[in-house]
Amino acid sequence: MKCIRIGFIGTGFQGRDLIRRLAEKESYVKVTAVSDINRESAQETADLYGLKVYATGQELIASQEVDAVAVTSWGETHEEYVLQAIAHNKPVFCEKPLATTREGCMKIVKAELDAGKKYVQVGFMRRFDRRYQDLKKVLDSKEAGNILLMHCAHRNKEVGATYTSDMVVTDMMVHEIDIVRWLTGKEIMAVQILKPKSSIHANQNTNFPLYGIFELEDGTIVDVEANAAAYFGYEVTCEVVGENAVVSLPQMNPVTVKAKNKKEEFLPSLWTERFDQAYEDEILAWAESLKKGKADGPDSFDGYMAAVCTDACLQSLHEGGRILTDKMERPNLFIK
Ligand code: NAD
Ligand code: ISE
Repeated sequence: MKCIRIGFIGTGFQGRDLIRRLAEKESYVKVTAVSDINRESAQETADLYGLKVYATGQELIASQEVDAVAVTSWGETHEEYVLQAIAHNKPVFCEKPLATTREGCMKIVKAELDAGKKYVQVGFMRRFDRRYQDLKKVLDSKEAGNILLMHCAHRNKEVGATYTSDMVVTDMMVHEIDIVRWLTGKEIMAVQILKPKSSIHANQNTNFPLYGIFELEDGTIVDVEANAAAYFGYEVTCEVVGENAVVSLPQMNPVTVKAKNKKEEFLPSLWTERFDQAYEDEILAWAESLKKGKADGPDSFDGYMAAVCTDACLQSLHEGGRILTDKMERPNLFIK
């Protein structure tokens, strides 16, 4: 079988991590090309793995030597690259967000509808996390009965000085938006964002944490604490209250140390430790989908719905109050 050649656009933190994961596997897919506006970063990555550097993302996408594209550059650049990859009939993995506006996401959905083919997998890696998958299995078994409530927390130990309250929504809460839709199979119909008093660890002029309330189409209520400056470590929790049972997302490997009248448990510092296995399975699933010639996993409709919900959350954050999300029916092309 002919090897499938992948080009990565964006060789920062996330791009390099995913390139490494693919490079470590002997497989029918091979990363062969990179591009980054930071030429030095692209060259460093290329030197590590023997890749060809393209001066621009556009050239990489158009190249006859690239069969599939991974977009891991900054969020604002995703829309253009994804649309271009579709126009060149090339499958594309796109980190979240699919685009920074719902209109941008809709352009991508429409491009796929016009082509009559799905091209895109969006980087909502939590769907590949085995702990979330186990939680979903229990929920799907109906052992817990109908879901009534979900309590979620997403806590970053710390973030950079330029991190804003808006980013708590678009960079952090967006993961809860996607995972809640995936776990329940229900759309989010209304959102409200509350601003608790801000932590002393928050950046200037920001509200860390934010508290979100999502109403699902079947009446389930979800609350989400998203804290960019939790200080103690990185943690993601999810407790689902059903009619018959309460089901909780398992935590990290529970190595505990009992000493000096205290019991201590390991907590990660970063999402990369917590979701290591999920990133691996996510990118290998994309590689597998290239072989099958059929995009699987979170798709551009999921990217679009995430943008609809983050827009509504941002409106609530800035204007206050409960915001309806005007749900759209999933087009047939995106029904699995
Ligand atoms: P980063 O800043 O480390 O890397 C981004 C790279 O993109 C930089 O090297 C930058 O020079 C490059 N770039 C910017 N504009 C470009 C352009 N027009 N063309 C080519 N390259 C360009 O950022 P990161 O942390 O790697 O994040 C990248 C993306 O991955 C973001 O969309 C982010 O939201 C996403 N991300 C997702 C997860 C996850 O858990 N799914 C985790 C981290 C980051
Ligand atoms: C980061 O950008 C991610 O996407 C991680 O998955 C998330 O857990 C973290 O909070 C974000 O900052």
